[in-house]
Amino acid sequence: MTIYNAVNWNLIDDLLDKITYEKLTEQFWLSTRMPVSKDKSDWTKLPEVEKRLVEKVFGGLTMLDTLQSESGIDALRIDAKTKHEIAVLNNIQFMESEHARSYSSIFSTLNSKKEIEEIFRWARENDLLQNKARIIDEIYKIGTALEKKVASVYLESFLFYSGFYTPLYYLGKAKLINVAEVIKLIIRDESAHGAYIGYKFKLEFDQLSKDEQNQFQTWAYHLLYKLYDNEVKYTEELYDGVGWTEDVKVFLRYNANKALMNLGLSPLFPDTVEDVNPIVINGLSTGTTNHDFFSTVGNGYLLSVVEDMKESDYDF
Ligand code: MN3
Ligand code: MN3
Repeated sequence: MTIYNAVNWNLIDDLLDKITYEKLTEQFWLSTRMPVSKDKSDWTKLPEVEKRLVEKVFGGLTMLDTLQSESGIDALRIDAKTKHEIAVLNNIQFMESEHARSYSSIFSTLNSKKEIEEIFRWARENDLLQNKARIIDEIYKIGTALEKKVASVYLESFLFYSGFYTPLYYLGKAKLINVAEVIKLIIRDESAHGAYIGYKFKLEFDQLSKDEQNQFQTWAYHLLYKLYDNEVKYTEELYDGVGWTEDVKVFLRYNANKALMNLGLSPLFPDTVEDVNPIVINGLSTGTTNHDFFSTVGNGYLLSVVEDMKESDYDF
């Protein structure tokens, strides 16, 4: 007979579960509260080739967040060691759905219905994007607990960045700043997700023998190369038209190293923060980091106005 246990937050097995749960709930946000419509005039002035780039980039990001919300977190939850870890993963899963939704609220401001349909068709038919999702999802479906965590950290800390480059570049040039503000909230979530899942990976990895560790590392680096190879092609397809490809590749390698660091593995590429385009670094360091007393969410976030309850509120 199954004995059902209630989750006890007064008895914590792993303090990082509690810390992460609190951090994630503190930084909770909703895309519909971000004033992206203010970017409409910036958008109108962009050259057509850049508009198409932004659309594809966000179409691709929507797909990765959809994958993470529908498949990734379910795959990780099966291996959870504590009830609190399950609670953290539930929070992450909901936020992945919100991330995916946020691109739709950007599209609904900037694009026509027909253009939006075109973006989703492109994402469905792009081989490189589909290939990236397939590589990750196959591991989610048949991988071991350790392999699934590696796939998830690669997605969270590496694969998103071929897309994030574009809004960060514009933010660095003070364009599309409200759209970029949404992206920065997503980036802040993803960095917490990558660090947390990487930490859970390390706990398990440390239990392996030296031989097993070496063998596993070879697998992890092999997977990174495979994803990087696909990512380079994806980047060329997206960015060759605007001439940013080589800069994006530097940013990919820089973030691939960060993904490895989250897993406690040595960096693979020589690229450091100094090699990344300073406009993008400027974008990364602008905006959301200025928090005021009332909001830990960021500059543009619209706090809802709370009114006193009236008798008439109960008349339906
Ligand atoms: Mn996400
Ligand atoms: Mn995430």
